[in-house]
Amino acid sequence: MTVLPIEELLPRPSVIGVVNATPDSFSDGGRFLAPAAAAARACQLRAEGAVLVDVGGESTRPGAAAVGLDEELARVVPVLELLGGAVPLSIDTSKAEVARRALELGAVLVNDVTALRADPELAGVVAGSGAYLCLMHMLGTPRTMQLGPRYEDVVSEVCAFLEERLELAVSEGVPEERICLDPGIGFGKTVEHNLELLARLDELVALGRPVLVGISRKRFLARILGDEVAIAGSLAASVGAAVFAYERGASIFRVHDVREHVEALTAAHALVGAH
Ligand code: HH2
Repeated sequence: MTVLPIEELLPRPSVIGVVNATPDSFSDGGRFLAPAAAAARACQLRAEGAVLVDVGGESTRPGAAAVGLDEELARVVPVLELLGGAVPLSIDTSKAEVARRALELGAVLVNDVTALRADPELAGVVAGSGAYLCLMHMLGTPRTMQLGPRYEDVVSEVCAFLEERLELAVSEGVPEERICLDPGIGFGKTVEHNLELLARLDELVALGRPVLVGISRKRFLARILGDEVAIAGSLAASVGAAVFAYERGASIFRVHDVREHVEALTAAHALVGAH
């Protein structure tokens, strides 16, 4: 099988749009629960310049409850069926069966926030389908991850974890060329942990795989601006942090506001290439 490296699908910088077909996601919960609304949003984000649109049926916001297989399938399958291949898709899931159905319906990337820890079957499904894979770091589970997360050195611990999961994925038959890595901004991290991970992103890039970041609208952006209660960060803070992460070596940006990120990252890319 010819292995097209992930850099060909997602050259640096690439934007992945987010559509949460959930009632409770932190930034867009409930807006795209109806399949027609989610499908229309996916088409809109594609038109705004998203290379892929990441569809998810389970919120991973701090404190979120787990969703059962049937419920997750009922949320995402109708969206993928409605889209009928019209938009290149990624599936945000930790469940092998959801990934299998999504890949059958044309998804090309599996985005697993547990980095293959939640479902022992998932690695085999990805390997057997020739899909791309995103491995993300998370400390604990969404229910527990923000309860006093502690690290000796957050960057080296996240790097060591991702290196170990990369080896595991490759040993299960997923070609390394198809894998990207994600520090999991906001997943078991304080504001300071998130800032340090972004400031030292080059250490993650040095692992040799493209780095995906999900910074968009995350609440640590509101905390930086002095807002102690908001559950979502602003668009301007999201774009500013994304451009910084790009400069530090990030390749792929998972965002809710596609047009603004595409414009900012295109400008940053042109400026970096200009000297
Ligand atoms: N963040 C969220 C969900 N999935 N996947 C990756 N690879 N990286 C991330 O940073 C990431 C992710 C959380 O954002 P969102 O999907 O908007 O919210 P929710 O989990 O509440 O649905």
